[in-house]
Amino acid sequence: MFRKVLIANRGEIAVRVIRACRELGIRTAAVFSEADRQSMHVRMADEAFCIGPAPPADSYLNIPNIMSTAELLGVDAIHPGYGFLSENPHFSEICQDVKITFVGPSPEAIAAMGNKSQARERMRGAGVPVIPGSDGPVRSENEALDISKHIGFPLIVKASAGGGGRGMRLVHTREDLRRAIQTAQSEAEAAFGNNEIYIEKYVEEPRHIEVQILADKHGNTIYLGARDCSIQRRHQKLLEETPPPGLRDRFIRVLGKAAAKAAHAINYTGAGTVEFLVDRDGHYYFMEMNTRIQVEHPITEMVTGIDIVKAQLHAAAGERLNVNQGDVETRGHAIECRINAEDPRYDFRPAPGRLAQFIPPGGPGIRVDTHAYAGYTIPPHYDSLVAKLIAWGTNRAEAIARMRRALQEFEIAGVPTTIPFHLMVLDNAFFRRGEVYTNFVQRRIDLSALQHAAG
Ligand code: MV4
Repeated sequence: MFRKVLIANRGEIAVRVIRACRELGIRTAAVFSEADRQSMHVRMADEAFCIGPAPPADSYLNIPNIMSTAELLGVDAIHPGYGFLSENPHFSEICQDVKITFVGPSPEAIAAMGNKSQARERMRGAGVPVIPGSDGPVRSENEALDISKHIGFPLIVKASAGGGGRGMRLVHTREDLRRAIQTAQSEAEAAFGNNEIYIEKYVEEPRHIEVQILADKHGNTIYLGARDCSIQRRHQKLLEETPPPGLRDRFIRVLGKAAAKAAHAINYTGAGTVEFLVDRDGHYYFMEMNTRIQVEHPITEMVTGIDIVKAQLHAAAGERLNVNQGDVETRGHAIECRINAEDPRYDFRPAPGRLAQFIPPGGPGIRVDTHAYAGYTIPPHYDSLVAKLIAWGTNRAEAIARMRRALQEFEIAGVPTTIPFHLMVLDNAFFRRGEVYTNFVQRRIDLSALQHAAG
């Protein structure tokens, strides 16, 4: 196992990785920006080094500064967390070149999933169901028209370099297609420096179901159940749960096998997530693969008892998986609510500031992953996540009841938060029946009532 790991991240995920390292007896090196001197990960790590000014490009994305710190401190591995450099194939490659282990997949595996059109082709080739659409990138308007004759409308034009909802365009009619192709290409060029696009049939009111996988460097890949991440707003996930309500165990096993097949096809190693769209008829389609640890990983840990961050470190160190698929059992139900410093009165806009009060909940079945404390100031330069509140119960009803109780216990003063929003979701009759889909918030939550409650 590693002797010392550098954590190239900040916030709650840096804290989470430090905890896993501690349990494994690994020394930890934190890096921080000038805006993060007071951050919890700086205090918790064995060593901490300032790597630059507040803007991410100058610090958490500054590869030369991070690599020279890694060399200086003599670490044998770097954990990238999520966001920042976590899905940068170039960074994974630089680590390889200087013989520091990147705690994540190979540059090739990251790149294979980074180009969404290429990922789609790889998955189709591996026998993983993909949404009907183009075979690879679409080069011309005429090619697009041809495809539309096969798949019909509505369809969706996506940027190969996009993902996570960026660079997508919905097209309803043949008449709109030519212009949509042109606009999508020029927008993709401007946003990603790559104008490549592809086409898919538009799946209406899908659920977003994702599968956590783990793979070692000896060819073993397992899946750890599925998460429902349908409750989101403008592609920002707000609440996730596992198992996905209403899906049969048998169906989840089918998704799990498809996810493991997807990962295996690109020689994936470490922890990863395969995202599927599931339509109302129960058809499932590969959408994207996230080649990093994800924000919502704790709910999977709660129902499987597997520490996914420790598993990442074991896999990166070249150890064999110490569990077989048959050993993986899920127990009960878990929900995560993302507590963000956002103001619902102004369209959920980020509202960083000083936490005048911060008293997290506790008690049976509750886990809080956070880097915040009373008196801490959330800097304006990064995401607005204050804490992840995770509730476990023997069944969904108990998990919901515990989450409600914990949200009510949570005391945060000084900044507005998403707590009132989550209470509203948990009390919603459709949510309680497990009727969730990607436009749930838009369709079922009256944000104006929330504005009143928060104001
Ligand atoms: C889709 C889709 C419907 N049909 N693709 C959004 C995020 C990105 N990963 C892909 N996304 C979608 N792709 C086809 N062919 C609907 C979405 C989508 C969505 C997906 C998951 C979670 C929330 C979403 C919200 C709006 C649209």
